[in-house]
Amino acid sequence: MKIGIVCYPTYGGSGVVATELGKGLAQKGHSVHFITYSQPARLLSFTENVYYHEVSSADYPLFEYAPYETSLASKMVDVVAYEKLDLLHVHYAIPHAAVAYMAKKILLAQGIYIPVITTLHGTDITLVGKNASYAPVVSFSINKSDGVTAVSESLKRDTYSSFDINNHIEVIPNFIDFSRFRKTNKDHFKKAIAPEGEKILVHVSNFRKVKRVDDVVRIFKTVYSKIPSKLLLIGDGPERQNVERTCREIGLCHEIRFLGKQQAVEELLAIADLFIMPSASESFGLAALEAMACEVPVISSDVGGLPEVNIHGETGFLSKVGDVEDMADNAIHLLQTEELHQTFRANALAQAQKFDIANILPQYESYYERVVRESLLTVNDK
Ligand code: GMT
Repeated sequence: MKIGIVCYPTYGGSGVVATELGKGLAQKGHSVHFITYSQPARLLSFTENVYYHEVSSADYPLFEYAPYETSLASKMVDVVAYEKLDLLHVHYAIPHAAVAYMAKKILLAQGIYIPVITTLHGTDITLVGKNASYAPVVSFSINKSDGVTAVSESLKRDTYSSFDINNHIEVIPNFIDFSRFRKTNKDHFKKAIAPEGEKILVHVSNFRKVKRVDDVVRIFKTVYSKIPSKLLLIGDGPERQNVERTCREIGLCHEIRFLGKQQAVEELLAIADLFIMPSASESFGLAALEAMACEVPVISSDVGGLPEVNIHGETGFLSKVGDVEDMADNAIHLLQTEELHQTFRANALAQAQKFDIANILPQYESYYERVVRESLLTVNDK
């Protein structure tokens, strides 16, 4: 198939999933056309069957903000028509689903039919999408999509309960590429970071408020008081300064390392003993899945799709949002009980294997085929 993928090119989870999906489809022989405003972060080297179309917005003194949606729709129209695409797959509803609808209508006026699939990722529904300044457009464009997928059962439920949706939502979970995310020997990193054999706790996120990175530091404070340990904070974002302040206040800067955005997260996960994800909201928790693929048990909150990924008492532990004490107790229990820790490591890997890209890609392919086939019957209805 010839597939157009529209996504955010930045480090966010939705962009990562969209890019890895596109690369996986390209490997299977599909032609994949990325339409984004800059080169996707995970698409930095040549990949066969992958094409990149950059959206550029013409500037004009009248515009305080250049109308990106208009440029994106124009680019979609151009790429679909010129490359003769079979399907547009847009990731993250805002604004991509609405823009795709506009492009589809423009193309229809030119006699070209293009089915649109929207994948909902999380905050486009649970946080930003609900905002009154977006909500009517979000529900309209979900209803007008020819196919809609959500990355977890929890996100599907949230979508139906937050918006007036009359469209079917297919759950296709996020996935993991085991050729990249697997435990490898990185003893030299371990020696550098934890020279006395300290335990290593890891958190990876975009440091937004919803990630509650401050909780990670507070959990670490309690763990550190009982077990010699180090904390690695990977990623960057708006909360970073506040978190650094907390580290100073509790006097543990020397044990906590801010590593910023890392290209090879898997090399750090390879030396981790525990992964911490105390999010206030999380539709899936891809970062937790990546840790589990590297045999790292997860201490997390119990919100959203996290219980579908992290199985309480098997691959890690779940606690109520903000219950830092419970999360710290669970972390200590696991780190102090070697046999249990080893069992959880093995369970984490086994659970991650259920999300192997090799199992999930065919789900997308058969969904694409179904949507293309069925949408042709309802060309004029949407
Ligand atoms: O919160 C992020 O990390 C970014 C956000 C996004 O859409 O870019 O992530 C969401 O999508 C990811 C990929 O599907 C999910 O793994 C994350 O759980 C989800 N984030 C939230 O729901 C907060």
